[in-house]
Amino acid sequence: MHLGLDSSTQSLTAVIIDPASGTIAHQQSVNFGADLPAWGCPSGFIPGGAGGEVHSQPLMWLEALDLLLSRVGASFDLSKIRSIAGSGQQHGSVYLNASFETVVSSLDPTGDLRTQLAPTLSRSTSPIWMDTSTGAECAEIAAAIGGNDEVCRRTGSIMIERFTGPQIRRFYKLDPEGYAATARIHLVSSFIASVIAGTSAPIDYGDAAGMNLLNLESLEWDAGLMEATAPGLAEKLPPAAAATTVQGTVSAYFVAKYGFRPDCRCALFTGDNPASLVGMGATRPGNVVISLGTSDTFFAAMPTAKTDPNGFGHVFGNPAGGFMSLICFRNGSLAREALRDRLALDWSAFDREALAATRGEAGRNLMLPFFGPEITPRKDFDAPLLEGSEAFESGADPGLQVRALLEGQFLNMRLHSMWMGVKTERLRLTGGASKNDGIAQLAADVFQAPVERLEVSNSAALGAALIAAAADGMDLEALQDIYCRSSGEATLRPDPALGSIYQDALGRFESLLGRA
Ligand code: XUL
Repeated sequence: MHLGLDSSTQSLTAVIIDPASGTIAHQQSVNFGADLPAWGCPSGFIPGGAGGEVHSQPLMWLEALDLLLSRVGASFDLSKIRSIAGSGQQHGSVYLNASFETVVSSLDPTGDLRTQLAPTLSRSTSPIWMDTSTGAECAEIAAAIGGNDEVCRRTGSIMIERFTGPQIRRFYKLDPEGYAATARIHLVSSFIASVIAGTSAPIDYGDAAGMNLLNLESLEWDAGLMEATAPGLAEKLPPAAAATTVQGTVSAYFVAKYGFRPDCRCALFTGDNPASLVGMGATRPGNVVISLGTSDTFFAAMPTAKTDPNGFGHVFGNPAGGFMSLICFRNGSLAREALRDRLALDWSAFDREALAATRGEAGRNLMLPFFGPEITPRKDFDAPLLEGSEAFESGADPGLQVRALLEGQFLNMRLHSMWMGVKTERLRLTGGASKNDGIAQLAADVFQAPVERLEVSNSAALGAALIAAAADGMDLEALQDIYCRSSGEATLRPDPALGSIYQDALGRFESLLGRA
């Protein structure tokens, strides 16, 4: 059996798979807020940070790891685990002093992780992906490299506040002594991996690409970017490597304390988005995952490292090899709910009735579906822009606005994923709004691709368990065929008659966006 661990913003989750029977043998979670309230991080981060600063507690993650394994071990025989892999919230960083390597390789199983590893931190807290405090550092690094286009060409993203490079630069500027005392900088993923394996782990390409430091062409740390970020950074970063690399066996601490077998293999840990790509069965180019949540995200495998010429999307490593895109849309459910409330509709009126009643109007009226600032495209909208019939623009027929909002959201995704150059062969929808048949059918029609709904929960931890099995010699695609099944609902087929209508709408949508 194989264990996947996902250290996310709010919780640490374990998923154990048993490929011999094609089942999930065990799942368990520790919630940082509910289970470890003494840390004062009810949502997984330290509340009240000033100037966009959002930090979390690396020692809390370690306490959660001990708690999780003691809970799993209480009802599951951990000696059955042949390999471990994991994932972490992306971009978060952990700063360690020169004692880390010695301490982590000689942990005493009669003590705990938190207490023993506390003296190895050179910075007590960790900036995480929600941090937006590094605008100045982003500008400084971009200027040193010749601008954001060049940064994007090298690293797959323009300089982004939450990415690790600018976060490291900010630490160096705020606390040069703390930075000088730092011998190793890990991501959340590689930090937990290091603790599990009892030795400093490499950072996998999937997560490394979220740092504004990895050169996607060479898959090595970019010398110019390291220099522009902070002095001496090359010595502080672990090497970058492929996720399925076996870095060793589980450390003696976990063998003695939780009953792991001494030859249990450890693969690298990756970011939660790359792990979700695996857990959603989407590592093959052509499969696209759209997650409809507070924000909507679009991610898909890419065989080569193309970058978004507009700098809106990101490129990360695909744990199965090659690359993946991640494109975030801020006006997701926020916009759907804003329109629903504005029109005083309930959910069923919102999707089924409104869409069914307006089917003949497909692609006719246009809405730029942004109720507030958007990141794809990056622009400070404050209200949606409407262009179409009188009944539509006036709101006399609310169904027309519902249709145009949802069409606008999917057209915007289609438009801003074209840079990937990968044809969408199959859409896998997840997240709350994906349960609406009307919304799912609309996605099929706008993308002209069949839509499946996935029943996978904990997709990152499941993906990590599949990576663990792959690192133990199993075939990743075969595992995805077993574990990443769609829910019982039938696949929705696109209506081919709408193909040219949405092709035309796409052009008009783009030109409306150009005028906004
Ligand atoms: C991706 C990102 C988030 C975190 C959440 O760029 O910042 O999705 O990975 O855990």
